[in-house]
Amino acid sequence: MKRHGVGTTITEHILREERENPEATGAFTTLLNELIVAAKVVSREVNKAGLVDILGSTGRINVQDENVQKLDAFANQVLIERMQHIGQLCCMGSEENADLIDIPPDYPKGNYILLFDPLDGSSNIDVNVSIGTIFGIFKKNSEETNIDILLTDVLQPGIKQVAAGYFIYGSSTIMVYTTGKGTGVHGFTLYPSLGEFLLSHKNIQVPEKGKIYSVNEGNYSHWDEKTRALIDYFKTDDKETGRPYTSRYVGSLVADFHRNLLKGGIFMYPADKKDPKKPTGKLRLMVEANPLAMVVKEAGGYASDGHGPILEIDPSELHQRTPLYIGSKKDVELAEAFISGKYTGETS
Ligand code: AFP
Repeated sequence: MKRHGVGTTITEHILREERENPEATGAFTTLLNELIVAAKVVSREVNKAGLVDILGSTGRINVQDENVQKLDAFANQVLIERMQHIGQLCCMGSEENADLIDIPPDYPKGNYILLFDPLDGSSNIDVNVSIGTIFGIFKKNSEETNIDILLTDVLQPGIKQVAAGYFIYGSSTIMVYTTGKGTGVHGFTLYPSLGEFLLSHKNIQVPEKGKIYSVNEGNYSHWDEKTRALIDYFKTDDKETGRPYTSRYVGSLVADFHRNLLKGGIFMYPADKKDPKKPTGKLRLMVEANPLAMVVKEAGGYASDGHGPILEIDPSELHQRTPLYIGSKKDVELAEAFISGKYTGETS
């Protein structure tokens, strides 16, 4: 409903979802609202990144052996500082922190666990390509609030996420999120002069089959035969099955995922032999693959590690890596058939 020329705000949307859930206590609404404030702060800094002395590296190497960009460090700090005081979290986990992030003793604790990648695609910061923040939210198993959280409380399969989504800092800033269970995936665009996210993409559905494949093909020589055969398949001419596909790859997971979510297609980061320390590919299960897998599932798509659903992987480490095939259901099922060696012939 339009109110005085403004569409549905994200706050209205979250409150409506809260009213429709008889078990809701308001805790989750508080959590999401504060996350949105944090993302607005990050968005503001990203937008002025070229104007101030914030570009470039801190010179520090993070837990993933990557050079930490200043904006990564900033986004991480903003998220931690804004989220730790709200009283709804029992701990956090960030791509930038080796260990779980505790809630300081002077703040109240809650039942939710927030996992995030504060600034995904950071190698694209200096060149003005879209980057993003990815988040997944779990609930801890016990209802007791004043207990110490162990890593085993956090290491739950993605299917247990109660919400997940991302912010994309692109030509505009967009938040896409879902609370699962058929509530849909919705996109909200930040309206700069209002400072509000307004509903812009209602009930996003990913096309069942797409025309786009997104992968870093520079890794071709490091892939196994099955992976190469899959990529060759997408590039081969065949009118009946809609090939060749179009190649699109930005190198920011959020941006590549968002495009394929709206247009259809498949994003892949296969396992490769490039780095013996990362035999299962580059992407992280808990802060990248799981949240996007929840979003794509709710939008009618699928996410696989090449052998089965991402959401069913039982994690053993906070920073576990996984191969990722994600997007249109039929395209991902086809990729799974190739990778698991079950592909038998042409599909439409
Ligand atoms: P950075 O945040 O270090 O740029 O990594 C981004 C990312 O994890 C993901 O956003 C991209 O899809 C992927 O890496 C790109 O990796 P390649 O550069 O190996 O293609």
